[in-house]
Amino acid sequence: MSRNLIVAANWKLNKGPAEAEAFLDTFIPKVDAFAGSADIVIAAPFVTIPALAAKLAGNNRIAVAAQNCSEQESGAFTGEISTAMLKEVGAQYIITGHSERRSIYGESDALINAKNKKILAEGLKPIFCIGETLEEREGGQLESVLRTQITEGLKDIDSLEDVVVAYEPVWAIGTGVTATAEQAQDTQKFVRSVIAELYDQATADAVRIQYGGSVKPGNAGELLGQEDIDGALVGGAALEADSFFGILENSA
Ligand code: G2H
Repeated sequence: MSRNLIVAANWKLNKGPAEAEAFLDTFIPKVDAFAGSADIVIAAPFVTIPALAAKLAGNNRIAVAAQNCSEQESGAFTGEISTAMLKEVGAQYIITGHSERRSIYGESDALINAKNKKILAEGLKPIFCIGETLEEREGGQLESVLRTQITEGLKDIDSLEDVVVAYEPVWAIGTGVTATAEQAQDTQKFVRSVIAELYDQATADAVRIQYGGSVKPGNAGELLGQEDIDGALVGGAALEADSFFGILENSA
């Protein structure tokens, strides 16, 4: 089954509009000269999205993403940003369920599910993150934790055509520790098997599953060369254009 790779930058709380434009000044020419076919996505802070979208207007190789959204349509929800607003300013993807949202901001599987449904209803694409802590892995709960996150996060979603899943072991996020290619492959194979159980084999074969957690140019080739790893969600190593492009180059 061939699935086109999807490599996404998750800038987290970094880069206002000016820094983002400077990044693109270096990054766009590299991508223009790049023969690889991976889908490329940049998930920026909300206020940076319009500048990115303006600079990428007419560029069909690099898509813009948000890192969060409200599950609500509109109304008295101070500080929230809706999917319609994000669509209006040019976002095509939205990250959901990132471990930092789950652990720091207390986002539940039910809230993440509501966001996934809202994003799809808006005609946008969720990059839906799942992952276990080290304690859970070492305590033998890896499969049950992931099964719950997948089942609850995708509840009442009939089609995964516009869904990207990102497996990010919490212990490998921003720590410099990467799951071995074998650990990542084994886990992502399991994730795909759960999707086959919940949907069907054709859906599981088609859905793209990224790996995230300290991906860098030096380990991207081995990780993304695995059968069930269809791309990467990249934090720290996506902050510099050379390093993010190095990941793309090494995964082609
Ligand atoms: C995991 C990842 C990006 P990093 O959070 O989603 O970050 O590559 O810095 O581990």
